[in-house]
Amino acid sequence: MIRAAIIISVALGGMMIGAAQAQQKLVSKLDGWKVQLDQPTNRYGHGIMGNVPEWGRMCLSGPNGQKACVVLPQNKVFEEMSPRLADVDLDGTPDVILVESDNRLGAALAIYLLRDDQLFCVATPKIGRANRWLAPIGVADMDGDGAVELAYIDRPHLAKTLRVWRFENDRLSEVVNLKGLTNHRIGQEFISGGLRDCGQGAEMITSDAAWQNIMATQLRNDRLQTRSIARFSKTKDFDAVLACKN
Ligand SMILES: [Ca+2]
Ligand SMILES: [Ca+2]
Repeated sequence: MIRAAIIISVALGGMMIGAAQAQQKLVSKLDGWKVQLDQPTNRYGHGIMGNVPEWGRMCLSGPNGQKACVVLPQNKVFEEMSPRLADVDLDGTPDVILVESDNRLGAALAIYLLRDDQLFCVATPKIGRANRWLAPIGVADMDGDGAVELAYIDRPHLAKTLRVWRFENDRLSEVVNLKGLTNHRIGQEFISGGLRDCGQGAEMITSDAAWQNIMATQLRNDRLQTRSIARFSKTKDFDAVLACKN
């Protein structure tokens, strides 16, 4: 389900640390479309993602020469380690989904849609405080109602709350939330789990709050049903779950 390939490109240059950092970028691809994060920065300085920097610019490019970029103002960064491409508004072309953080108000989940050669942003409210982050789970029509939902863990180290938002008519509305789930530990350069569909609809795969169990959570009638499906002992345990082996 998650087809975007993630490439971390770092120019390794011995003593050229500054130059290497300047060339750092993150790229994801889907169906001939590409999203690239670059202009690495530490101006926000949260540092929750290990050695992954924050990013000042995002560019989306398409198979027929489409290209548009967003350069964030100094008070904002993309606090992201794997920008996602998915068709959120169901117009047939991928949109960009990523975490955007404000230096006073913390993180929001942002969707950038390409309309008339411009990137148009729809975002959740910011968490409300600096250095408060969220970790995306995935994007899909999770309940089969024809509208796309987006899910993330709000403050994976603190609130540990799964939130599901629905995108309809260019607006986001929160459908439901559930405490006691997480998908990231401080300093990890990856998010654990994601989405799977093993034939019974989309399931959000995360850890429980204590990193004891891998949990599968489904959206049904705008409510969340969660269950433990495997013990958690190491990060690779998520691979078997995502491959429908549990
Ligand atoms: Ca779209
Ligand atoms: Ca839906």
